[in-house]
Amino acid sequence: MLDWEDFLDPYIQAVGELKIKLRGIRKQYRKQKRHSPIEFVTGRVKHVESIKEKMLLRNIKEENLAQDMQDIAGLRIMVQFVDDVDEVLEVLRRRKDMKIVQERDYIRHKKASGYRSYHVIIEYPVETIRGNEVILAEIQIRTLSMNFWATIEHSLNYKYKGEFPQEIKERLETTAKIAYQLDEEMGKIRDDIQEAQALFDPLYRKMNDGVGNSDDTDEEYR
Ligand code: 0O2
Ligand code: 0O2
Repeated sequence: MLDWEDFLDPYIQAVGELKIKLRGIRKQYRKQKRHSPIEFVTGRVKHVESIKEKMLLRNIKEENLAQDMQDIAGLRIMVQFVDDVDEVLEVLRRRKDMKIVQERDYIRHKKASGYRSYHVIIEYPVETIRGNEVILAEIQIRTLSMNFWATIEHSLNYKYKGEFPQEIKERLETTAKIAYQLDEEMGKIRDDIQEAQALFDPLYRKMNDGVGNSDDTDEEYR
């Protein structure tokens, strides 16, 4: 019998470390007054119940769990523009503290559901008192618009267990198209948006004229 607490410990540590590191990338861009390709980062370790469910569904044996379930540790990087995804990928590929072992491009090749996102599977070494353990983690990179759609669809999935009524199915298809168009349109006015954002970024303002405001505090949580 697997000791779940023991098994999940390195995953918990990895998600904690990776959240800090990925959020650190955003901070560095902003300090250099450059547009950050990272808007915000979230992460989670899969709940034991969800792991067990997926093991049954995919016929994964306990002894193969660490290798066959790649999203026990999950990080999510939200970006403003579709082009930012490539920049995030370049940054990740250059890093020495993780190794990309798989990439799945559901942005250029959306899933049948309408889901769009870029998935990267990494090997990540975790230092424990037992020594060095290499775990797999999944990093999902997506625009705010893709994230909005995926979050809503995920909630509906909980309710309908994937068996959507026809009307919901059609509406999800329509909203997926609208989410795609939103990304396209935002991409076209990207330069203007970035210029405006730079003007209002509290970090830039603080560096330029000593003015800071309460937004600084919110920024710490990103
Ligand atoms: P559920 O119902 O399981 O989705 P912080 O305080 O910001 O450092 P916090 O609050 O622990 O960290 O969490 P964070 O990183 O802001 O976001 C966690 C939530 O984001 C999770 O919700 C997930 O829904 C979602 N999430 C983030 N990254 C991933 C990912 O890579 N894969 C998946 N599937 N979900 C992700 P909960 O609370 O775990 O609830
Ligand atoms: P959670 O924690 O509930 O999000 P497969 O699912 O068989 O295609 P695999 O190996 O699980 O393949 O990997 P995949 O598809 O690259 O990534 C799975 C994760 O991507 C899911 O995690 C979701 O977070 C996300 N995802 C994939 N397809 C969809 C989709 O159609 N809609 C939404 N909203 N999210 C999707 P889990 O396992 O569902 O776990």
